[in-house]
Amino acid sequence: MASAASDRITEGTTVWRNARIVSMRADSAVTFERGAIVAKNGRIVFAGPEADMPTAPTQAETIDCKRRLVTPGLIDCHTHLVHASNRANEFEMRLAGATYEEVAKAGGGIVSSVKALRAASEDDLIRQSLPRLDALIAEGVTTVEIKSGYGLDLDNEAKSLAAARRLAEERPVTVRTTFLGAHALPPEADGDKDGYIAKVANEMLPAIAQLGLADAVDGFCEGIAFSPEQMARVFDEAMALGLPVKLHADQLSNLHGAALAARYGALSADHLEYTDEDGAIAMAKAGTVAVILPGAFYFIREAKKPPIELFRRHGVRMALATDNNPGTSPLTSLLLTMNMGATLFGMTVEECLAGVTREAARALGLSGETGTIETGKWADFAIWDVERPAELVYRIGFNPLHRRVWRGQ
Ligand code: DI6
Ligand code: FE
Repeated sequence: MASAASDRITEGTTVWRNARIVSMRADSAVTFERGAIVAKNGRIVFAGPEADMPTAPTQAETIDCKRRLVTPGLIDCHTHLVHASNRANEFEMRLAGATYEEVAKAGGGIVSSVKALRAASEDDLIRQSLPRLDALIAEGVTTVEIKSGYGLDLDNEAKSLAAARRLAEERPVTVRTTFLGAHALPPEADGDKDGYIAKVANEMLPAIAQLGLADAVDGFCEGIAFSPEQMARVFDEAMALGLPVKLHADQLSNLHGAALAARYGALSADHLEYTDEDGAIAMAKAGTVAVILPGAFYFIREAKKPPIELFRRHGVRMALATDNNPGTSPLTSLLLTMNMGATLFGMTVEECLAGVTREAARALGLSGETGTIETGKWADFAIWDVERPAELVYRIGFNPLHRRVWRGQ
């Protein structure tokens, strides 16, 4: 059936037909049982029932999806994927009884990853990070957020972010970078947190912004890291530079980080195990996405679960991400992350799938570009050998991806 859209479909067009499309559009997962997606120049120009599809030009490449399930490409909206070496040794210490905080105080923790990253070249970082990126991509990831935070001085933070940007040249994937200078106190700061925060806010952040290396600014608001007041200083500078903010909030204790993030209109507040009702209300009002990170919860054997029911009750949007990092979440599977969100926190299949697509896009400020299958967005989607969305959440350690499409390719 021809429609007004037909004149938009010209040469270089690709048509995926005979697909069961879970579009994740708007607030409900609209499903087209016999659907088609038409992409041109990397954007979706039609997505809907095949019967309504405009006539494609004879040159259009047509792919028969054979009734496979098609979802938006998956989005990992919180990772520390660019890092050097690993911390399997600390994993063993923790198995012998030490806590994450004890390991950190003993000179391990984030600071040991800082030493490794400073010693690595940008090329080393690319080489070490590519296998992790490839693992995500193999499960249908089309967009990944990558934070700095293991450099903790200007040169090494810039090196991390430049490596993250270069990963997007090495692979067909969208990378969003986040400056996390306020992640931990570097050894040379000699315990002077205020002094280091001043340097982050007044020197590092403006320079990173000037270099165009960051899409957002993040911080670790926690007893073992930085106070809400210290984070506010960094956020004030981010606002002045026009960069959106995010926050590692209320992961190990309730410092009211979620409410702080909301005050700054943050794209997201992440972790949130200890967030209280006031925090949830503030997030809902500000439209700040709750990024749930079950990998870290699982790996450090946290006992307190994030308040999913509070988020539901107050209408806080929820995303799910791997938090891929060497210390608390050496996880490179969004499929397993969804399973953990469901099994550990009681998230529904719909919430899990929205959490790695539509809501993850929102957490990155990319709602206009990706995260759902609809006209105008990037043609980012995943074609799965499954019959129902629940199968994507239910399996453990099995990858049913048939094909991944990034920007129409
Ligand atoms: N919270 C986390 O879980 C990670 N960073 C953060 O702010 C831990 C990072 C690490 O231990 O290397
Ligand atoms: Fe993190």
